[in-house]
Amino acid sequence: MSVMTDPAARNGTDTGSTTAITELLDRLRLLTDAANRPDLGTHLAQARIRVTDPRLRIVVTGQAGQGMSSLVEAITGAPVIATGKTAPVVASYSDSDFVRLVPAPTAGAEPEAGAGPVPRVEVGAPNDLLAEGVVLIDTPGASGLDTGRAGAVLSLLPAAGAVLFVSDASQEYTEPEIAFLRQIRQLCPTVIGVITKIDLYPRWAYIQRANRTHLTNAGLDIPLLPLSATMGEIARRNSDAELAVESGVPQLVDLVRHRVVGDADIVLRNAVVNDVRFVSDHLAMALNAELDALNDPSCGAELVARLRDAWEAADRLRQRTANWQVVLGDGATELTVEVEHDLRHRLRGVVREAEADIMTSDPAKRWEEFGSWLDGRIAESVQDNFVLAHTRCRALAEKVATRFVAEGRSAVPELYLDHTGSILDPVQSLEPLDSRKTGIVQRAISSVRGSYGGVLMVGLMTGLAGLALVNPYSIGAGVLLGANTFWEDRKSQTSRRQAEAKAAVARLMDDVIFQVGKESKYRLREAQRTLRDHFTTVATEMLRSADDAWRAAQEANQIHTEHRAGRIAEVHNALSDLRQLRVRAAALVPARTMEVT
Ligand SMILES: Nc1nc2c(ncn2[C@@H]2O[C@H](COP(=O)(O)OP(=O)(O)OP(=O)(O)O)[C@@H](O)[C@H]2O)c(=O)[nH]1
Ligand SMILES: [Mg+2]
Repeated sequence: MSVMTDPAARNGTDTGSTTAITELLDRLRLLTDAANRPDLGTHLAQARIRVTDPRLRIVVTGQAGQGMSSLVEAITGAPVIATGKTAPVVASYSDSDFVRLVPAPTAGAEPEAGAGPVPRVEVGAPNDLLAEGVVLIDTPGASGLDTGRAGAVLSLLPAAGAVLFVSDASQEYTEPEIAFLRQIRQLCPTVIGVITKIDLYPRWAYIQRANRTHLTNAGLDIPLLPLSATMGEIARRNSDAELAVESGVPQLVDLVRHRVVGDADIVLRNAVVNDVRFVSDHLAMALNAELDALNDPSCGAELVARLRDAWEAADRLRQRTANWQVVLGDGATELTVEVEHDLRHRLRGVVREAEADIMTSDPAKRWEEFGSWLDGRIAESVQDNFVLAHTRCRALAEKVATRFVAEGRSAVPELYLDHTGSILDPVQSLEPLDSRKTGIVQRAISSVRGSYGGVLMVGLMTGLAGLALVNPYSIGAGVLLGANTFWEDRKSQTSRRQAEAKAAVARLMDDVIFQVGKESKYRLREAQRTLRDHFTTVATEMLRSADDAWRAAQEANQIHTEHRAGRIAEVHNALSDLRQLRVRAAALVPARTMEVT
């Protein structure tokens, strides 16, 4: 079949094959309507939406200033750089250039997958890659100093088809970059490393090799592509094909097209095949039951009894005591505890590091620098915790799904635990140290007090020996004691400030644990609800099919002998229609990439 062999036709955005898929779904929809199964119809309608909106989100991220916006502009020609540095820029296809600011959705509104909770800028351009359904999301540069941003980027990833991780050729990957890459990889398996600004740094090949080594050491296997956005942009404006190839931008576009777009298409097709199988299995249940009863009226009663048992089993699936409900309930409780424990554990590590740091010297002198370091460490911990919660949630979804395998096929629903960025918003940053202002003046005053006491004491003693109160001895003693008080005071000031700094860190951590804990409990409850709703729907569909099969068999038992042959032919036809649709669906996916289900 042509869709299997022709690489262009395999591309889901190719209108020819999209039409083939929608036509297939529509044919099946007619059969569900005829069988009076609106529940299965809804299932197909959702599949159709996925097929006709094959938007593939590619998130472009990296540390601040590495050239993310320039890259998106060089690829698409959309005016990305001019649109600001704080909101994500979403570049999608349009017949003519446009730029538009979209405010953040209000609380409670249905969040659009992949858009995130923040305001965003939307730009459009008539570009080939975008025309294939790719949407590029340029994110504001994440950096260790900015707590919320990296989290906001992470929240986009579960809905993303791929990530372009941008780092310029000025230096090798840093530790925070590798840590960020690890987190990214867990939320989105397709990552491409882009090394930018190779026109500016002649040593880029060396940097690329070094980055490769860092990735290998971190156990990360991702392709690395060197390029120059500046050269790419000039080449695009002047339609200079040679310069374009030298810039490396077309090579990246090719990689995205063949690897990311192609893979996403295969995933989509596999999902369609599963949907078609699922729906046709359900429709076939009643038809097969009816056919059995028609073909062999002598076993009619036995068949009806067997179908009743099946119905009861399906009915049990919907009850609270069903095995999967218990697995889900217990799993969600365990998950909440585990996620909270993980957060506390990570933050305890940060507190220990912070305290050790505080004890090395007077924290007042470097309080701001310390504050941003601490912000960065907290952000990293919260993000790691988010990644853990997400991966564990998926694992739980799969565990629950296996309970259905015996009874029927069920896809695992997508779980989008977005909005990490906003988790940290209510948390205040590190508060200032009260005693920080007690500077040199106050210390001078207290040492004067010390030296005054010294003068008086020694002066009185020497006075007894017949000398004046202020004499060289008493002055000497005054100076000595004054200096001593100065140093003593400085020491106690430092330790007081250290204690104060530790208390401030502890209070900040309490605040973080409270806010993040509250948010993550809410998220996990949402995830649990999504899972329960999804599987309840599946259970209801199963019950409905069992019910139809049971009734069909009962009715077939009562059918008059002379109508029997005619009805058998009808049922045969309906079953053969279903079989044909399944065969056509299976042909949508190249055999080698067919998911084992
Ligand atoms: N020479 C050269 N300069 C580049 C290249 N890509 C980006 N730049 C420059 O690097 C600077 C940062 O580029 P941006 O594209 O704004 O970087 P960004 O990663 O989007 O930065 P933020 O969003 O602010 O974090 C700009 O001055 C660009 O002109 C490149 O390929 N070559
Ligand atoms: Mg930018």
